[in-house]
Amino acid sequence: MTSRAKPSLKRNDDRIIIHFDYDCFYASVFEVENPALKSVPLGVQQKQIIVTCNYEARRRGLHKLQLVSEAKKQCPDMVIVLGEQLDRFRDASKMLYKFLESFTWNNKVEKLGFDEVFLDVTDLVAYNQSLLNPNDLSHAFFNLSRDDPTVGFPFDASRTAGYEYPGLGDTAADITAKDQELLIRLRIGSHLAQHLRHRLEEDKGYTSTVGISTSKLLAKLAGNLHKPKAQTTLMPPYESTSHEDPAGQKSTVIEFLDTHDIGKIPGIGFKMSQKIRDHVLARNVDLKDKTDSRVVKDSVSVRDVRLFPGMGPELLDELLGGLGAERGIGAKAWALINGIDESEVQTLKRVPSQISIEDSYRGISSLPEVRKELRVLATSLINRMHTDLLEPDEDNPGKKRWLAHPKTLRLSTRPQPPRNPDGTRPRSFNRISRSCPLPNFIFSLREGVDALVEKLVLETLIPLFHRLHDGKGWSLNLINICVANMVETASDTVKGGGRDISRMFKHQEEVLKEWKVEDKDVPPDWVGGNHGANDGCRSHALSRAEPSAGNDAIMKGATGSEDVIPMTQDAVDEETLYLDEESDSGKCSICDAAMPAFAMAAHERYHEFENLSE
Ligand code: DCP
Ligand code: MG
Repeated sequence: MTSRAKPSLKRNDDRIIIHFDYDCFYASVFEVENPALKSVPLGVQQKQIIVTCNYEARRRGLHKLQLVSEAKKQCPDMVIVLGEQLDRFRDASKMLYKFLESFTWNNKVEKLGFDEVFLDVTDLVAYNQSLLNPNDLSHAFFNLSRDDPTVGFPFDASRTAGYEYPGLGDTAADITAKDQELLIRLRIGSHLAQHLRHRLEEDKGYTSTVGISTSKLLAKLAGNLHKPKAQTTLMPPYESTSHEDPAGQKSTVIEFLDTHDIGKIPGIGFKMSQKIRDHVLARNVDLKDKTDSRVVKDSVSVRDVRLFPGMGPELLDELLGGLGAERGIGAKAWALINGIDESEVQTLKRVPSQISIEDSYRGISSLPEVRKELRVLATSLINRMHTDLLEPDEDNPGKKRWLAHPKTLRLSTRPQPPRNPDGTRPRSFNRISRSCPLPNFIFSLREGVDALVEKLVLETLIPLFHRLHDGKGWSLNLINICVANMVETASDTVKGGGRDISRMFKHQEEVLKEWKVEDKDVPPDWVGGNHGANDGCRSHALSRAEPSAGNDAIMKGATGSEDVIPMTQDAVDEETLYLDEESDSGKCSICDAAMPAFAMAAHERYHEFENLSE
């Protein structure tokens, strides 16, 4: 049997991809709501951390992920707003994403987290390339519509809009015909990016930092070169000529990537980069700082990895593979290290894969409290279902219709483990869950939300809760309710095609295949200590459910999120990721400050800097 063919490292630069990162996103959301905040130093607080701050604050030396107490010391007149309610950010994110989507022809618009978006604008660029007059590139007109030639803007196709990387000026002089062609497409893309950036700012009030290239990987990294309120295009040549010819052209892609720390490559997460770094450092004394033993040089660049003896897909598979790792992970990582990322920009999802609402508590241990919290959560859930899953009904003006019906309701809790003999409580991220079919009455648009909530809590959620926790002795620090397994309703699938039932079912099948959430119940046997402690089987169940990055392993299967190449929005439902990360807050081991789990690594790194500069 032959082993799987080695993936080629051949570049394919047929696409044009734009990456957007909104500047100081959370702070901007508040500024758009209240423009007076623009001129004051503004920080957004979650737990004891300033998760982000506006540019007025940054001008005064404040920065992201600083302790609130320190920020206040440094800048006593700073205005602090609370950012623990994520709804406003989610809504702003969605609005901006839809706005960008309205400019695309192929609907390829993919959200990464709340404040980053990829657009695949290959088709718009190709169309405008075909309209160029090669004798008068400077007076071009960018057509935003294929149907209406007046919709668009004039532009100068002989130059790039915004910054170029490398920024050495005239690339166009002696490049190959292939690169010439890539150059013109990138330039057209850069003008579109600039137009969209201006629209975002003028129409919506958000400034952004943008990168333009031929893949998600390169567009995202290129954008980082000039922040904020700016854009950078990664210029050709993307391919090097023969390696032996020292005078030959060098790939700007390799040159650019080589300067990055390995951990900065999207798709190579923190844990993966740690494994690669350990391997490279352990074997390479040159990278250890011999002059000063206090300084542990732990930065390993992409170049260090790329040129490391024996490095390649097989070695990377050895280093990164193993239980729970994605298949072909070595080849994927190797491609990324060489600047190759073929992952597609996903098309807009009309419907989220699930809607999940949760809150964390200090410890809830009585049924009336549970009922009260379930009411609060169910109210948000139904409201979210109404915003995300209803659309105006074209057949009944003024009425709304469901875009999709979720089929499953899941209740999850995170019980606190029993106290240790010394009175302390072990920390737990483990969730348990039970699910059942979502009752149909929830889709009623005649009954008020309160009535629906009451019925859902009494008839469905409380019985589900009893299946999770019988008897007494439980104490919960988190409750989550979630609807999943969306089935799109008919009318959208039959647009212009009559009410064709078989098409509808076929479509449903596809939709289900893509969105099927692994919906395993996790048995609650270990909870409350009333079932005896750890027999082998239970401790296995516990460790399986232990999430590696603070997100919900039960819902997403057994893999930790960081070892999965996270470039597509399919891999992880980012909305729950954010929610889960928010609730799984913890304490900094150095200063004991409370903060969301996702901020922890960056925050601790900040302490390291502090120590170095002392
Ligand atoms: N965020 C957070 N905690 C983190 C990272 C991000 O709460 N560890 C939130 C706050 C940010 C938003 O997500 O506003 C986007 O994250 P960015 O890292 O892109 O930060 P900003 O958009 O605020 O700043 P920049 O201008 O550097 O993009
Ligand atoms: Mg941002």
